[in-house]
Amino acid sequence: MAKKKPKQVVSKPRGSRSGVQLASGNQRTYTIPDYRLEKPTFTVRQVRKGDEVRYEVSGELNSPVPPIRESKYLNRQQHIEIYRWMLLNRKMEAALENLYKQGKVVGGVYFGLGQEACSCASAFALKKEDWLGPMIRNQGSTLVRGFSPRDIMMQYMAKAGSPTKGRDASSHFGDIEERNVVSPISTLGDLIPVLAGVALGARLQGCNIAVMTYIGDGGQSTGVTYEGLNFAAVQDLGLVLVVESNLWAYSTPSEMQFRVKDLAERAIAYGIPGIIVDGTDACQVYDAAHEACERARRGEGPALIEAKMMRMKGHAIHDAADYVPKALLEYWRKRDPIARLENYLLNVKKWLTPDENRKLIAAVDQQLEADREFAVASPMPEPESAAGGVYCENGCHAIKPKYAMPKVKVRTAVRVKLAEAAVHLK
Ligand SMILES: Cc1ncc(C[n+]2csc(CCOP(=O)(O)OP(=O)(O)O)c2C)c(N)n1
Ligand SMILES: [Mg+2]
Repeated sequence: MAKKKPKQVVSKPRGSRSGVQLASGNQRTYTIPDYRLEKPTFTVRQVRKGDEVRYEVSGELNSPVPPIRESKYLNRQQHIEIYRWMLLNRKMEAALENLYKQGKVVGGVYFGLGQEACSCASAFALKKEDWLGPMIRNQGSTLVRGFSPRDIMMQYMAKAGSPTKGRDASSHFGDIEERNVVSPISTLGDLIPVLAGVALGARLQGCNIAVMTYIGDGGQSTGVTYEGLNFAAVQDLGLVLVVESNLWAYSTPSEMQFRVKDLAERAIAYGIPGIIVDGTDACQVYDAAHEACERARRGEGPALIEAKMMRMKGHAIHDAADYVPKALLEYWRKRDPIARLENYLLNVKKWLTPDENRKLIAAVDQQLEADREFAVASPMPEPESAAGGVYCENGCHAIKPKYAMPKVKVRTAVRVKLAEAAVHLK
């Protein structure tokens, strides 16, 4: 009997290569949308004198602070909610700094000072069924996703009631049951393929979701960043990668980290959309994140958002950041994300009266004080429990399908190969 010719499997066209324009002849041009209303033009240069290494900043540092860019999507209430999350984010970190100085925090504390708009407004774009993979500066994203300040404070103090029950004294906690949060992974870039895997898992269960994670201007140089994002790109997985372009990676300025002008340009090489936003403008961050999440939920694949801002403290509490030029800090201090949004709500939109604002701030303070007291008074883990809750016990980590039972279709080519193998075995 004549062997039946295997049907040719033609892969269906995948997501469009975004931002590509065909110009005349062989030349192609690419566009990277830029939502910013101001494009800073300064550079940081390393200066060596003998054994001493310093950084100098040059360029325009006295330009006026730009206005907030009007959001295409957020309503009045949502603006106020984001503003509240940002306040909670900042004030909780201030409380953590005090707890550290009182010797109550076990380990270090990492801050997202100056990055609250990036964390809070991006996570605000996620829906319940989406997933988040926060990094060390995204305490704000973690709050937006439903962890309380007391959870986070107890975690830093390694208390028995903390998300990891005192087994980790830093930000390595998540919640795969309720909040859809993957625990941060310290090895920079490793969250990217993990989140791509979450999106793939949901896809196999018949659901396109948005999965959001973050990478720094330093961390994006790692190989796994490329591997994870490229995998998401070719599989059209809904990964929203927020590049926290905060000018420093520990004490390395971004001028010494990469040669492209803007990290969003990296998107061109992955064949996915890239966009630049002012990371200190919550409206820009939200709009870009919302658009990327909507695209992800339509099954059109990943997007890269570069949020330009400045890490306003040292790498962690142990780093005084003396290497950062003072003029640079001054420039960004004038662009404080909370002060800018507050001014927008009170003076530009008049969506909050000064009295309503005072009440909102007082309510945040009150919540934090109650949570701080609760966290401080809560017990440490019992010493006898130290060996428990570290390794999986009795299927405690059985992961059930979240969206539906996976539907795995065996592709024709694979089926033919399997049939051939079966014939061969006979
Ligand atoms: C693969 C890897 N290399 C090095 C480190 C050590 N490390 C932790 S944070 C950090 C700097 C990260 O800078 P950036 O990615 O710009 O993030 P930022 O701290 O500015 O938020 C380094 C080098 C690590 N955790 N993982
Ligand atoms: Mg950085």
